[in-house]
Amino acid sequence: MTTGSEIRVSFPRLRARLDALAEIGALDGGGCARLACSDADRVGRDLVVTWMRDLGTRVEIDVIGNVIATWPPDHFDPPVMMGSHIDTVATGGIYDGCLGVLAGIEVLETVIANGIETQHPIAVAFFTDEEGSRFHPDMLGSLVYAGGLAVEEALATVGVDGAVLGEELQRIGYAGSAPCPGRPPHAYVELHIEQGPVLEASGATIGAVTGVQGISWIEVTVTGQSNHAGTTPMTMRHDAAYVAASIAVFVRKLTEEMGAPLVGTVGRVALHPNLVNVVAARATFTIDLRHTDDTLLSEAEERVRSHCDTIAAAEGVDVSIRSLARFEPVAFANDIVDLVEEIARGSDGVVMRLPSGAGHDAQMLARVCPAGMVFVPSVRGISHNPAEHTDDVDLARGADVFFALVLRLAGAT
Ligand code: HGY
Ligand code: MN
Ligand code: MN
Repeated sequence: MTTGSEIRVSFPRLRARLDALAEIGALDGGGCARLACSDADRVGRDLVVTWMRDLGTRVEIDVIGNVIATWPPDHFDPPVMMGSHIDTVATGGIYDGCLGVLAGIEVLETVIANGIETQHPIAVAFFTDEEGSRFHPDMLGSLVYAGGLAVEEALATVGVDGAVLGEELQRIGYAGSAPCPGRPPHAYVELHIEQGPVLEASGATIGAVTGVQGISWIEVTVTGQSNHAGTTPMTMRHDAAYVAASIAVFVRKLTEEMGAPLVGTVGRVALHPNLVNVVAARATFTIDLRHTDDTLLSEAEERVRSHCDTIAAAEGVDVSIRSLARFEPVAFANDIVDLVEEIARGSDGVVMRLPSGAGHDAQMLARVCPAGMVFVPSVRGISHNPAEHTDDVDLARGADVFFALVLRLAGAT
């Protein structure tokens, strides 16, 4: 029987799995498109589940399509759970989420191949619809797993394309039977690319993630009056596109006034009838606001709503607002953050503490168990973009740190 100290994960095996998964939903020129519960997501899920089953793990699929592989297969105590997601945005990279799931599989394979015994079982999960691009909110599967959203409500979610989540899970064969909320793990840890510029700018190569900032997604619908672009005097217009643009500019100005870490994004916009010579009758668009401080995030939300009311009155249009997601900032378990930092200091890396700008499944699991994350740098801070990249040396170091973290949390003997 061997312990974990002299054993290391196999980066070539991890690299090969990253590349194999990247071929599913591959975009011309690089990157991936595997929107939640799409056909490409199904093929990606099938591949990862095959890897999980080939290891001899116990594979369970729950009612919202989350998939959890546990080792040893006949142990039912709360596991140290690794995880993330394998769904992507429509113009995604190949590392966001996939690194965490495939590094988890690599950890399991290394544990099993070397007969490493642990006090707690070890599991790796991928959660449904982490991106939230097709079905809002983001981190939907892990939110249901953690008891933050009722299963029935989640399954009834209608996507931006009109599809119903529960029907899509049935269609792709991942409407499982394991109940949600799931049993709280002993601990939850996630290896993830930073998706931002902080590590690279600081010269750090490992992030000991302290928590995740708060997230507010709203959908704004402006209802004005379509009219002739040539004959309608400016004083007689009720132009939905103009109001949408005014609100988008306000969001940018607000982030400049309130300052970092507040960020604001108008990511999705639809005009109706969306024609060159017709004043827009309707504009539907989203606003993504994030901040590490929940009070300031609420202030930003309030100021956006107030501007909507002001500009709507001035232009004589109606504005309705629907919340798509609202998650408070989360702090990770101090002892896990400390442990990440301690292990990283023993590596050849440079470690720094930082909060996560992106949302993660760990943000949801932190509601039910001690959680933490390990970051590796993103080249030029780019993500949610086919150009997303992390150098192999950084991926390999992150996987080594992650492996040591899991063995410590699982009580390798
Ligand atoms: O929106 C996010 O931060 C994550 O990528 N779902
Ligand atoms: Mn992610
Ligand atoms: Mn993402």
